Amino acid sequence: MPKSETSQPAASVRHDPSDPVHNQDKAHTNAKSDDLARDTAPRSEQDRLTDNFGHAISDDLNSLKAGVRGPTLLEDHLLREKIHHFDHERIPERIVHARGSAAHGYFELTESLEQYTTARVLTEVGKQTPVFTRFSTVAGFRGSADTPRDVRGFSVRFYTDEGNWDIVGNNIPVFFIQDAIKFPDLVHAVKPEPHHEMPQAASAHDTFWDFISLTPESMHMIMWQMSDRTLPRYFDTMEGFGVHTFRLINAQGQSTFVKYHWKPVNGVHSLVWDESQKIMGKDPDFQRRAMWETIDQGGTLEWDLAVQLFTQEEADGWDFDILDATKIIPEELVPLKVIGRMVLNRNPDNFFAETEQVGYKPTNLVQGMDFTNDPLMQGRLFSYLDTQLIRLGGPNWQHLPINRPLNPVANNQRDGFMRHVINPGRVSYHPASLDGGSPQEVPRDQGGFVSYPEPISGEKLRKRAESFGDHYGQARLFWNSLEPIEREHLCKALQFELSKVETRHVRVAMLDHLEQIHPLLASQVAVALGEAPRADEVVKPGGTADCAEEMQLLAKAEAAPTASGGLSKSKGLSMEAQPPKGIRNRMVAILAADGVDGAQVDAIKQALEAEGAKGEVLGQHLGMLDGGAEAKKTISNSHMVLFDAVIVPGGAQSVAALLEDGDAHAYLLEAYKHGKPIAAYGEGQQLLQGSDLAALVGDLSGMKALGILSADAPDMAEFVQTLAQHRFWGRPKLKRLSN
Ligand code: HDE
Repeated sequence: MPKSETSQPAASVRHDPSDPVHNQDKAHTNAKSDDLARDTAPRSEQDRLTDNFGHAISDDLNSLKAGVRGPTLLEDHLLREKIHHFDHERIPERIVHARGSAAHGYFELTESLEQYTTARVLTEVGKQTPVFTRFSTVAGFRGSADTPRDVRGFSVRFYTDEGNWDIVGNNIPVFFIQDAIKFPDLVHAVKPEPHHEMPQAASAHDTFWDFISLTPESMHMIMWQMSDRTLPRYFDTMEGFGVHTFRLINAQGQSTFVKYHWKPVNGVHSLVWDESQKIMGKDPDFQRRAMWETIDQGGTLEWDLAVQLFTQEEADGWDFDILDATKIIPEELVPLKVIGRMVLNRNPDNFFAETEQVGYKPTNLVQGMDFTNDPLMQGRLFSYLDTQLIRLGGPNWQHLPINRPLNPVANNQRDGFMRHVINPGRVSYHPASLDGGSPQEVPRDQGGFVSYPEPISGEKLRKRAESFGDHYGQARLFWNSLEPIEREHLCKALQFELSKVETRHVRVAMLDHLEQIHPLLASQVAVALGEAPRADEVVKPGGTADCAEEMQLLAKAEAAPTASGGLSKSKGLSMEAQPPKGIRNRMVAILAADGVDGAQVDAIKQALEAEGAKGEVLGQHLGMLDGGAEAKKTISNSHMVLFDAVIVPGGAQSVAALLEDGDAHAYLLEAYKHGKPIAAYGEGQQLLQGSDLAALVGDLSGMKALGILSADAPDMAEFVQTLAQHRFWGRPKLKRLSN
């Protein structure tokens, strides 16, 4: 695999050797990588420059002219071919999920689902199936930033021995609408408004909230969308969900319902809104860069695949419909069963050929699986195939290396734009007796796909089932399940989004919906919008920073869920309530100047690497610093929002320089505001004590419980534990420094 010039040798410390699934040697045997290699054209030093038909080119710098200062000749076929290709380099971006990045890897099954399905990918324990996984935002254009407040796409393609299987999911387990016929409206509403094409990659505008205020079925999804779930820190700190209910079919032809969940091995963590906004400017490629660099340096991104399995009889007993994509099935009703792990370990060689040209489709199912009648999914079954015609330009897009399956394709489909396969012989129909009559149909017991024979009868009508009618019950379940800080962030997100809506009746209509979820929530949003409160008790929302009084009030706001199987809360919905899971792939800023204690920096970096995290020295200049540490980034070309924690190491001269450096002070202020760990060791403690931050907050020693560490020498075990906690909410507020 090609590595960038700056890449480090693969660091085995980034893998956990005790992990039964993760095995580097196996990771490199990937049948799809071998398959792609057939079409990969690596450069060699011996390459001769040619045109597209192999004619060697002697001058690629000058067009053919009549005299050195004369006009260019139409005859210049080399110029025309080059510009012709360039003129047609772009293809339409995806209408949704245009902004995305992907990586290769594998899925390894650890528990067989043989009792439920004949699909070999889910029954052959220990087998590694190649995957190609793409993460995306929904609303932004292809060149938009990675970190807007938005749902994330989570598409996984398994190249199984029985054909491609795609789980084209999201990082939120529910959706805005119940029926596919509303999808174009939803997307038109959230995309930039059509008259002036603003705002980019943002839901905080009138058309989105107008549509939502008239679509009560979206309220559960809106609660997830306004929570920190839509601000994932990294791709590998977010969950993934198949969203719809699917079917598995076993050897006896029996059907079991299934929901798919991807659980990040590194835990679930998010950005805060202020950080997200700043990252959009400081590094719009933040998440794709983090994934690229992790993999480029020998690391991996990993998720467990968990399933919820249940029967029709169980589903009949619940007060919500399993065909309704605006509902979850709480874990208390059907526990999650982990059945395997996905490991992403190889970057694409070419973004366009792989990430841009991959065409996922929910109809990529293997035998032993089937769909359900979820009316949202039913529309998707048509859409994904259809959209590739315009995006990839014809019916042969399946031939593209990233889209073709690993097992052989044989049928009587022929011709069309850009047909790559050369099918010899005279037979292109079925049945046929000529040419041996192949290819033959495959019976079910030999792996042929057979739909589950679900008995269906009914009148032809356009109507929503009554069992889809509860739009607020699970929104309340989600609200109840959040920790106070998460409620506060959700409330702040609504204050922000709705305050950007210029049309008053839309804002007010949204308050009416929120009141159905909880009057205290509606009230706090109302106050921020200058509307009458919806509850007796109200506090001042207090700007963009977390407000302790508001949080206290919201903490009391317990709602009464319905459509929740009788539960008032469900585990797994809160991110905060999940225990810390180590520090793999986290990034720590080490502030340094000439004179830094290089030995200490080395020890810090090694301790972080041993846990799979990365320490990045930020110098006042690039290159080797006096004292012996190498700075690959600078304090001024980077920013605290791009890191998970900050360390100030020792070295008297270095610290004296940093005390005079306003940018260095800004790192501490930002880390403090965003609840991130701060550590100062040796002379580094002088920066902490003399910082602008200390001037605002007072003495920073003795704030260990709030994630601020200082000591004469690094205690890296303590630092690692602190970093694993991710955020320290509840630090005294910086009144004189807004977000
Ligand atoms: Fe999609 N969606 N979608 N969607 N979707 C597309 O397909 C569509 C829905 C999702 O990484 C498009 O190839 C309809 C739910 C992801 O390349 C398009 C409906 C969920 C991706 C399309 C939905 C998704 C897409 C655009 C309502 C979560 C990115 C380009 C019935 C379960 C795939 C493309 C990638 C992409 C249609 C709703 C997830 C137009 C009609 C629900 C992750 O075909």
